[in-house]
Amino acid sequence: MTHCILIGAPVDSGQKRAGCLMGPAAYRVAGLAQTLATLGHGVEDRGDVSPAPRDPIPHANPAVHHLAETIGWTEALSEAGSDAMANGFPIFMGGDHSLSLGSVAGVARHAARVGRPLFVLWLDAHTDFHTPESTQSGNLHGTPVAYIAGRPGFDDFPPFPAPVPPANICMFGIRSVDEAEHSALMPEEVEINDMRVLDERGIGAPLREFLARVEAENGLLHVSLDVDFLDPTIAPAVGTTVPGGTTFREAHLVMELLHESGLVTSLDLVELNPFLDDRGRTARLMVDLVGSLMGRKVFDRPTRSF
Ligand code: EXY
Ligand code: MN
Ligand code: MN
Ligand code: MN
Repeated sequence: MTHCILIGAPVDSGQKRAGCLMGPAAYRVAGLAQTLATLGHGVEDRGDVSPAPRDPIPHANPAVHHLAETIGWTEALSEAGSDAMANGFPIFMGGDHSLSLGSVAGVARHAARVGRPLFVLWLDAHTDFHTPESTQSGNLHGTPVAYIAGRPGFDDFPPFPAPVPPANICMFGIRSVDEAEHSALMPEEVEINDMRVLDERGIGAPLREFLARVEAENGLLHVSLDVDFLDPTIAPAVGTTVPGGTTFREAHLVMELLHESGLVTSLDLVELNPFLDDRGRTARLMVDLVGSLMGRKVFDRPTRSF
């Protein structure tokens, strides 16, 4: 039984399409708390984080927008995450992916506190490896991995507490990478399982290899699940859809393997935009995936092995 701590992060300042701020409410309506309780877990909903308003901060890159607001979210979510890690299993309900600037910072603070390495599993169509200087869209939801990995260029942000070694960051589902991200990633040890890897090897083998590394180092594992990891035909409620995403079964297999590993210590659910959906289909799919992560089994004959 896990003590799950729900943290609402109604963030939509990391991109320009309004709607992600309704994400936390959609997860509540879709029954996230009930799904967790039915599986025997403790559930504490801490409500929505609400950073104090800030004066605008200009940036040399004219495309960058909502910089001050994003910094406010980063500081508030870092506090919320660090505290939640000390008390249970935080589930950040987003909100766009810029929330992970703060959620992962909070998790990293806890990892440093307990002296364990932090690993990050990034489930996304995008590498989110821009800095505020390199982004052309100015949408800061395209930057969290760069901040987490300690890339220079986040001078206005709080220093990231104990940057995650790039080799500890593993991505699945990648199929949309900007030129500036590609050139920045090439020399890095970030493991990038783009969709071609999944086509050739399936998702199970590379994921098991990554999980074996996390276990060998007694690591904490933060999972950041972007709705656009999934194929848009099954998860349309996201502002940055990219064709050729993962299937319903690939996504559930990831969650089932993660559950069986027992290694996951925190979770982001990001980029849900309920305004782009029909009757909450995408929110309900995301809640269904969390159910697989937290132990729901279709058929559980202990003698099975693969
Ligand atoms: N790389 C593009 C940009 O920086 O604007 C698209 C980023 C999409 C980010 C979403 C959260 O995954
Ligand atoms: Mn993302
Ligand atoms: Mn994405
Ligand atoms: Mn977005």
